[in-house]
Amino acid sequence: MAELQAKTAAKEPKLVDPRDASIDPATQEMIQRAQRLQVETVFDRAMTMKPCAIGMQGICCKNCAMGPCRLPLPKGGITGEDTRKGLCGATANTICARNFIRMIAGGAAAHSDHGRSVAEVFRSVARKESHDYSIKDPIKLVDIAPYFDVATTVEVDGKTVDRDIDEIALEVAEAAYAEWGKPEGSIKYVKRAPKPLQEKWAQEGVVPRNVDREIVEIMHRTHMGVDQDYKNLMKQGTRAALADGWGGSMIATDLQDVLFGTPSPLQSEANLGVMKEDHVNIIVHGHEPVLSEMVVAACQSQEMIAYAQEKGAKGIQLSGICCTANEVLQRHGVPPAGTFLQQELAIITGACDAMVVDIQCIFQNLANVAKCFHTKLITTHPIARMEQENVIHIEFDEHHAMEDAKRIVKMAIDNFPNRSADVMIPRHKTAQIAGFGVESIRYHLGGTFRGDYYTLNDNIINGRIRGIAGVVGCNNARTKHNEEHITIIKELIKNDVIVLTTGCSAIAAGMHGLMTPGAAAVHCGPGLAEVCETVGIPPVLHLGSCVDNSRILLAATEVVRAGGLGNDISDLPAAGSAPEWMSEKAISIGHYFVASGVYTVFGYSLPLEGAPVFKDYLYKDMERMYGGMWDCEPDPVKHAHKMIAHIDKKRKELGIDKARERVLMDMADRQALGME
Ligand code: BF8
Repeated sequence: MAELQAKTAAKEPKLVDPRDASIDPATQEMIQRAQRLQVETVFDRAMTMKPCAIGMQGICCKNCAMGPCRLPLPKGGITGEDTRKGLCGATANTICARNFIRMIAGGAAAHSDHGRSVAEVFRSVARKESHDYSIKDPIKLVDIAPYFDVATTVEVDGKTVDRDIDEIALEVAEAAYAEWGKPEGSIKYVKRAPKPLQEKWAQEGVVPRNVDREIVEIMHRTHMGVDQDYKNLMKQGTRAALADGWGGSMIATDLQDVLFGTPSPLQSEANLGVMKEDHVNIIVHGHEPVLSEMVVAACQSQEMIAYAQEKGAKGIQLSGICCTANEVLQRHGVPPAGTFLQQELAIITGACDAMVVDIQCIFQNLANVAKCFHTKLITTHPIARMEQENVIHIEFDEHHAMEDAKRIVKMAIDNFPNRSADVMIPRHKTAQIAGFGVESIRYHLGGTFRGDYYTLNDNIINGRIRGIAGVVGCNNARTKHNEEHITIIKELIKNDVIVLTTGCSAIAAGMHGLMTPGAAAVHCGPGLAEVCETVGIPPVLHLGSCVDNSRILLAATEVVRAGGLGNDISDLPAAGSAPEWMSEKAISIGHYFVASGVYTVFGYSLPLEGAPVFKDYLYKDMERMYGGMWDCEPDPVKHAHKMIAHIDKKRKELGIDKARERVLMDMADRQALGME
């Protein structure tokens, strides 16, 4: 009996100390409230359940029923020949590579299927079958049409005239949609990359053919008994990752911009404090903006506002979580209520009248949390439903998009009088400027007379800006919420590295006050501060959601094109980072950055430690093939300095390291040299 009691006691859930879980005071307050109300959250679950050490090292194979085969590293590491093998003889390298590229397949599938849904809606709009959407950015449509081999002009009576925009839309829609499954050729957007990069891909045999094929082929090659060479497996991983970055994701971004508008800088706020006690609070969460665009419009309609007032609310406060938040932020200024790890906490405020979810990064535990409050949890996508009975499913259909959106908003309003618990909304929220992109960087850091991106390149060459970093990706309950993102970003901007950010990293940067022009004077080195203050931009630029990492690829391509910094992305003083990654999408993104020439550092841990030879292939050999390579560094300060060291290496190779030394000489240095 005593033994049984001891065992039961051992299973008692452990509670996290909120100060160890997050650096954000709003998050800490809400974790405390959850614990007081005995509502379980991911932060406490991470205390109770520890990750599997063998899985973390990437050396568990469960691809057939003779396994799972686990190949732990021998104590003391591998000294002689590595004799570890699974039942079929699969080596640690094979198993680790299979697992790694299956993560790429998962991530590429998620991004690309999102892109396919957008392409379907776009096609339906172009065919005039969906009437609630229209083409908001015809200029962007004309810009992208040539990549799909769609003509934008026509000869009439010997004169060149513009083609009808609806005709262009229809042809672009059909051609874009074909990118997922065309029988021949290669992904059309590959030709947007710098020429030398295209040549590297051709030489390595990794030019993606179509999106679906590359993902399917990963599943085939990693089936029991197929591809047993880690290099050949990784080749397919590269092809699928490129099909994501330069295919599915890039098409998703472009068609979303055409349909919903290309973002331009706008002001908003971030964090749980954006929710309002006296308003109906609706939170959109997930990734696809096709429904949330309509929810924004419905919330702004007089009809819905009047209805909310009838029910006793002062109005409707819409906010977002995860990348749906980034989508509606960058186009409408709708404030994000939080990152991935704050989704349960938004309900625990007691003020969330409806949480509307679509796809990806949605905790199944939201249903259990919603049960403790009055919140209506509404799933909307046919491929993402929940088994719990309290979840309402309203399937979104683009053919009656506004009707669906109004039904959802009305349900939230009707729920406003049902709030059951005391409301506690943390007061914390921060002002931010979001909505940057390839086009707005051109506007702010470009030059009217001397070519695109001229000012940016000039300031990199003269050393005021030391380099460019992309800091992106998730939160992970195994690390302290937002700490790595913020420490790394602050360290980079302190050292004059401008930061482009997306996904939950972007939300984190907004929450912690790094996305205002004023942040430059507080946090930046003198060179970057001067540039930001002169052109009026924040030192950390919000480029959107995770599919919008394609914007970073294209911004890097623009920098190459503007000249003076080499011929390829791999020549640039630039580096990438995913400090708190957790999702398979992050692995796909990481790899398309590496294969596009970017040194890419992940935080936390990568599932490669159990196969040192395969790990070296990713960390070292990749550089020879593509110019970019993987790395992992959990310590955020060291992480940032590895990126800075790479940036400095590239500056030296470009012969611009001396320019920076000159810029950073202060008055005393100059006087010492007799220059002042
Ligand atoms: O796609 S950053 S936690 S929300 S996976 Fe998910 Fe990661 Fe956030 Fe956006 Ni991206």
